Amino acid sequence: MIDLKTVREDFPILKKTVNGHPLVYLDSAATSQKPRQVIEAVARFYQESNANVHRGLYQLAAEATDLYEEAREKVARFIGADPKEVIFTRGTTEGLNLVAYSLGEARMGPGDEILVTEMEHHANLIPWQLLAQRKGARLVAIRVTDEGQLDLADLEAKLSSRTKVVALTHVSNVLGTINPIPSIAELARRVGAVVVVDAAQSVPHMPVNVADLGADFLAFSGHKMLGPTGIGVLWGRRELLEELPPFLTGGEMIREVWIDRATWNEIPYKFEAGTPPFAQAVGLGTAVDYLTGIGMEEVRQHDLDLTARALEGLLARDYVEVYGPKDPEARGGVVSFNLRGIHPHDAATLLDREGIAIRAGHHCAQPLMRALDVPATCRVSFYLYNTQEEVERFLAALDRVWEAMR
Ligand code: 7TS
Repeated sequence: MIDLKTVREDFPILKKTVNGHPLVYLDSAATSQKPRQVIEAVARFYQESNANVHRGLYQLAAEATDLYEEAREKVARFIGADPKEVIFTRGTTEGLNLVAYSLGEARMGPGDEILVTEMEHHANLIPWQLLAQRKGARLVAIRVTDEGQLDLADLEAKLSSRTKVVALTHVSNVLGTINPIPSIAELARRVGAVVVVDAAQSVPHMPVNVADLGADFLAFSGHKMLGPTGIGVLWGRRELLEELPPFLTGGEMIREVWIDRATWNEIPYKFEAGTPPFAQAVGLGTAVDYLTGIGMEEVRQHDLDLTARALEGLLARDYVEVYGPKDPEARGGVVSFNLRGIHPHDAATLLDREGIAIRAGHHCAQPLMRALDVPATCRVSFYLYNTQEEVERFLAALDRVWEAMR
């Protein structure tokens, strides 16, 4: 069990009041709040250790570099990876753009196919669209069932020797659906396709070990897992990282440079052009320490408890339509819904008047909105600092929204 009293004390923002009510923050899928440990680690870095990494020969630069590389080691341990396979990016979006670009340059040509799903965040769709256009490849999408699960029969039907990449989300940021990556990766491997996993909503919320997943690439963001903005991680299999050409180019990613050509640095530095977000990386390392201290099994269980109660409460209200799996075990801590005949923006605005922060919109997943046949949804999402009382406050407030708007 998470000691909620202690945990909540660590998050200064949770003391805030909004419109005269204590803040109930139910939008952690967009970005998580930060514990003082992370805020202080970043401040301490700037106050005591700031210098550019991998460059200076002086003591301070060595200290900054050690802290940066220590953060990489912490992240690697957190996902069961080798630190050389951990690339610091600015977030999930940059990681996925990196893979799509570099993989595209090295391995894609006319007639090749890229398999995505209808439930992708635009970050795991648009880079593949552009790659397909650039290389004359074809983008194919796996259907989502009425229950909000991936249609695995459709996946098997669409997978072929033409499939070069299978790019999919681990956990849907709209439906909450947890996709069975190990078995999908197994199928993809049989046709020789590279598997790219968008882990933006999984790594922050459940134990994830890259060896168990069987994927080739995994991208996630620091800001959704208690860390600072502007830092993310791309994990990739060593052989692939060594084979692929760089994405961004400039300083730090080179070995030797002439006027008309250059050779590349070893991995991971080949993929870290320019001054990296090193203070943010140090903050992410502290966030990983914090999550490890709580235990990712505990974090997952807590999300599950809150999601189960929220789902139960929403499904019991006949004016609510819920999207995605009805079984909380099949989801991450995300629930999308609509109030019958009420625009999600109106619902979110009324909830905000009671200090309850939820998301309303298309959640950067317009093809999924089309598949669900809705313009937008309301979404609540949970994290380790949310409480059952907050879920009850949200459900009670929803009844008031319905009474006011029906
Ligand atoms: N993939 C998924 C599944 C996401 O949920 C998000 C962000 C991204 C990629 C992009 O991450 P970024 O850190 O590079 O922006 N999701 C959301 C969301 O659901 N609401 O706001 C951001």
